[in-house]
Amino acid sequence: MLNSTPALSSASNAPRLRGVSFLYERPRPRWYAVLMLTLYVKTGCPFCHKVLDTGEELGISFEEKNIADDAVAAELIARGGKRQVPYLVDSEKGIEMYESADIDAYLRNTYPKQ
Ligand SMILES: N[C@@H](CCC(=O)N[C@@H](CS)C(=O)NCC(=O)O)C(=O)O
Repeated sequence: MLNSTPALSSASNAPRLRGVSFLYERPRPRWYAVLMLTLYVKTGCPFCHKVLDTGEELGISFEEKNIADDAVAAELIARGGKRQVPYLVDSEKGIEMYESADIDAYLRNTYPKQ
C-alpha cells in the first residue's frame, strides 16, 4: 500500500538525461513514505551516488533535490550554509549534515538493514 506511492526516483515524468539515470532509476525502497529523508544532490556527483547506493543497500530512499535548479541551490545554502552536496535532512530526527562519509555512517547507525 505504502509502496504504491511513486518515488521521485522512479517518477515516469522524470527527466531522462544521458549519464544521470542513477538519480532517477532506483528500485522503490521498502520504507518509502515512512522515513522523511531529503537528500540534496547534483547530477553526476559521485559522493551523492555513494549515498544513494547506501540508501539502496539499506532499503531506504530519499526525496532527492537537485541543485541544478538554482532555487534548490539557494535553499541548500540557506539551510546548511554552503553549496555542497550531498546534504542530508532527516526531518523526523532534526538532523542535517554534509559529507558523504558522515551521511553514510549516520544512515547505517540510524537505519540499519532490517
Ligand atoms: N567531502 C565531500 C565532497 C562533496 C563534493 O565535493 N561535492 C561537490 C559535487 S561532487 C559539490 O558539492 N560541489 C559544489 C557544486 O557543484 O556546486 C563529501 O564527501 O560529501
